Amino acid sequence: MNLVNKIQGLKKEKKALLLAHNYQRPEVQDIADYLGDSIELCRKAMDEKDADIIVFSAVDFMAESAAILNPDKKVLIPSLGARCPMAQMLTAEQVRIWKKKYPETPVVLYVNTLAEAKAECDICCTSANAVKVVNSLDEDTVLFGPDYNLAWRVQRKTGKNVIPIPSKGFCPTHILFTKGDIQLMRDQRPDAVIMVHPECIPEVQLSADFVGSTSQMCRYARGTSATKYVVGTEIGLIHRLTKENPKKTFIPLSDGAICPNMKMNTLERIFLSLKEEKHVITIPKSIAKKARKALEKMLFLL
Ligand code: 5XR
Ligand code: SF4
Repeated sequence: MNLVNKIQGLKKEKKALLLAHNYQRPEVQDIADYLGDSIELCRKAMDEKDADIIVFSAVDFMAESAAILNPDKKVLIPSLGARCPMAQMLTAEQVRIWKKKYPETPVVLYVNTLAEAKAECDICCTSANAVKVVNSLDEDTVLFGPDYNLAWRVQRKTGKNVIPIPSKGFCPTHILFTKGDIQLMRDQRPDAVIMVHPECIPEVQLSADFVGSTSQMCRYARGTSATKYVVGTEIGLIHRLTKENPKKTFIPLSDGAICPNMKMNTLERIFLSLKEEKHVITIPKSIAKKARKALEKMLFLL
């Protein structure tokens, strides 16, 4: 029996759900029960009342959110090493220090943070809803972290004073795109629509045709009549876009846009994860409770 069949068999036997982020390897995307951004996947996990086990094929903070929002399910991450470097850029202790400095200012944290940091914030956001979340607050000044580039976008779209914490948090994969990459594509593919992620640097965002999260890019490509798209995000998304829109062409803005952490989840690791029921995500109750509040505040807003 091949690996795929073995995984399918174990999934059935153990009442397990396989959830894969849009940046997962093509072969992983192809066998997932659902594909999406982290919050879409967390919602799927919440909807699937019959599942006992969730295999969350993504990086650490995403599996943590799923565990926080699904306390009755066993949430597994296939690769312990799949850790988002951006999430490491803002610790809970650092958030506490910023809060002392700005005691009256609400703290909005991108879901790309660890549970401990989330527990210190007022509300979470994703790259899809950050503007909406900040607009929902009464205050005109907010602390926002850890992504500096997303903070820049939120400031621009809301007109509020958005203080980035830390001052320059970033995604190592998305900051690699340059304005030069976009200019090259404009020359080579003048008829293509250029989409980029808000984790890209400001000048890249300003020279693109569309800026959005992975879920927003999927919706945009489906609902727009253009037939060629340049995609400025992790290349994993190209597989999904191509599958969902077989008559359209998707070109990576750069072939090098790979998140090595996302790619750690191989079929072998997913198989072992299911077979041995590892690695279980556990979050201390007191932290989970506070982080859950911040996540739910965001979910109720949508
Ligand atoms: O982790 C990422 O860089 C991906 C992404 C996305 O657009 O899917 O930015 N994830 C965030 O929006 C968090 C929620 O999924
Ligand atoms: Fe983290 Fe960037 Fe990878 Fe997303 S793409 S998981 S933000 S390193």
